[in-house]
Amino acid sequence: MVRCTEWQVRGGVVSLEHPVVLGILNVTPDSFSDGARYTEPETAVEYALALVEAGADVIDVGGESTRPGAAPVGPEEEWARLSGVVEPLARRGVTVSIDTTKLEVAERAIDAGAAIVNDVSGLRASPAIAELCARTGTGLVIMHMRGEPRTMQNDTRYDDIAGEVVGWLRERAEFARQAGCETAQLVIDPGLGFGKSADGNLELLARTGEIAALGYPVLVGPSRKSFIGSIAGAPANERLGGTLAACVAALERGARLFRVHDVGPARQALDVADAIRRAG
Ligand code: HH2
Repeated sequence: MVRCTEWQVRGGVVSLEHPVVLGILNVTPDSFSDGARYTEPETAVEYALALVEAGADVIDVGGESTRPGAAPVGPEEEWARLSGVVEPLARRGVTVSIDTTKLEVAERAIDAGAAIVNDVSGLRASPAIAELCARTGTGLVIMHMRGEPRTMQNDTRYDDIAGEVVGWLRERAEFARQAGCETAQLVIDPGLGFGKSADGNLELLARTGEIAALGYPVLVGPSRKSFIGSIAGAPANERLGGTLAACVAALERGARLFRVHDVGPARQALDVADAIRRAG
């Protein structure tokens, strides 16, 4: 397995020597656990700076909810939600990732200073995002999702979920490389909760090593998701313990990046688990 030590993003690098924490900032009215809390730009920027203070390496900003069944929004509306947040954060030196599947939104965000595009469609919704990232040196997260958010939970059966996700991510990363992206710009993500059953998510986490064996850094996003609720029986805002367990389990199997709502506790849990891993 290739060991990646740096993620090349627009304007710099993100070190992968230690677990990388991406703090979630949803400037949406309808995200599943934090919708409507940060729709005012000043509140959102203040909150993001607090996440950086708590240990986030990257702030992942989203202007469209991807929860199962979410209604799609157009690029103008999505950018209207994001525009007051991306530039002020980038200007303060924050590494901003933009969670979008739309070329127009990605272009505007990069112009405003975003360093990373996080595409939950894995370059299917707007394949030209690959070329945009190649041309601008922007980091790119390629996430696995079967179908689209509105319908993705209709069929969550797989013959071999890890095999299918690994094959799909390999093909999508190869597509990005053919569009001109450097290997060092790419991060891959199994897409926990995107068209998967609770057991499917657990199996993907258990088999993170097979995903990491592709040779790209692996990001996981288990934060507060319903597969944790299905074990813990807890509502979305009471799933911190399960979220940390999922992050640590993924770290021990080779994941290097973690997209979370609760940055401070995740930073601490991952740093301690990583120190134990190194001590061994
Ligand atoms: N999960 C969500 C959104 N974006 N991006 C990546 N790379 N990986 C993920 O697992 C992932 C993601 C969904 O979570 P959230 O942002 O909390 O909710 P919503 O989509 O409702 O805004």
